[in-house]
Amino acid sequence: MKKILVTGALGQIGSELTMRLRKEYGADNVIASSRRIKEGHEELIESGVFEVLDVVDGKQLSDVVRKHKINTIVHLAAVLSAVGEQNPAMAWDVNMNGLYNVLEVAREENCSVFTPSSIAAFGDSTPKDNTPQDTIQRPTTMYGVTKVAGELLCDYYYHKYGVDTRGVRYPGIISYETLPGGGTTDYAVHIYYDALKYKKYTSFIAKGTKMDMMYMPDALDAVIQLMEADPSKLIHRNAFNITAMSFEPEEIAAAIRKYIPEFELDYDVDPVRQAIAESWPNSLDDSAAREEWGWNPKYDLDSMTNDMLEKLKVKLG
Ligand code: AKB
Repeated sequence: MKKILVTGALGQIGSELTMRLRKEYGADNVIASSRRIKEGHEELIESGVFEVLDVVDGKQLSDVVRKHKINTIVHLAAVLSAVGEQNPAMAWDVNMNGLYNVLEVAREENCSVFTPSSIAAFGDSTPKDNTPQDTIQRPTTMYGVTKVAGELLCDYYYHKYGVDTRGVRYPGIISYETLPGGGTTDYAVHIYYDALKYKKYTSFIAKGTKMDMMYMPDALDAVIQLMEADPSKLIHRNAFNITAMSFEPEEIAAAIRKYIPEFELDYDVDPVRQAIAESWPNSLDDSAAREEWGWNPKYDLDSMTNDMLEKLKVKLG
């Protein structure tokens, strides 16, 4: 029986993954945690056990793991790319020391670990199109540096100590439940909100800039599928390329216009986030994930746009 600790449970992915894991494994078996309680997450906090936990504090983390007899850690707490460039020291501290603490407690308490990497683990010298699973990883952001180092550290704990570490390289995740905080791909979420509210969006990412993206239901399926995958079939572990679609701002605008014909898109490019986006792949090759654990996303740009607009309409009233 799995007893799961989720770190970063009130973030964009955590807030939906925690509820999904509670459905899948039982509310009592999924402990949610976050550095602080945030407004708007009352339902999640009340639907099971919640711990205030800062992953940078190794003692606090191991106390929580022991207290709840945790055997699986889903480690999501991290500083994303754009905020990481504003505050590289904080990104290093949270992303590296947080992960190190998670891996250490996993080694001591015999836990398995799922933690996501990102398309940010690639850089300018990586092949841009159909980016291979195993390729050059020389990122130019602090977030990317922590993601590559994190992949290596997770592999190290697997080979050296036998800790069952697994991860995916997430592309931009699009969802309506909780807003993303401080990423480069966030424009692809904000565009839906503004399309419904103002029928207009000003993009901080330039025309023609392609990035991989994925709708939240597929991102959640990926975690459960990979955690449940037969270990004997895994050639890779940290971390698998996964993607569901790749588009540039004009393409998402065109998909929105099928439902909101008067929607307008213009640009006010942010040089920092644009440089980050340009250093990332245009599209990933996710064949290793498909072959080793059956990755097969359900949503493309059109089906995601349809569902996003439906759900957001209800949410925004
Ligand atoms: C970001 O934009 O920083 C994240 C990511 C791709 O990891 N969404």
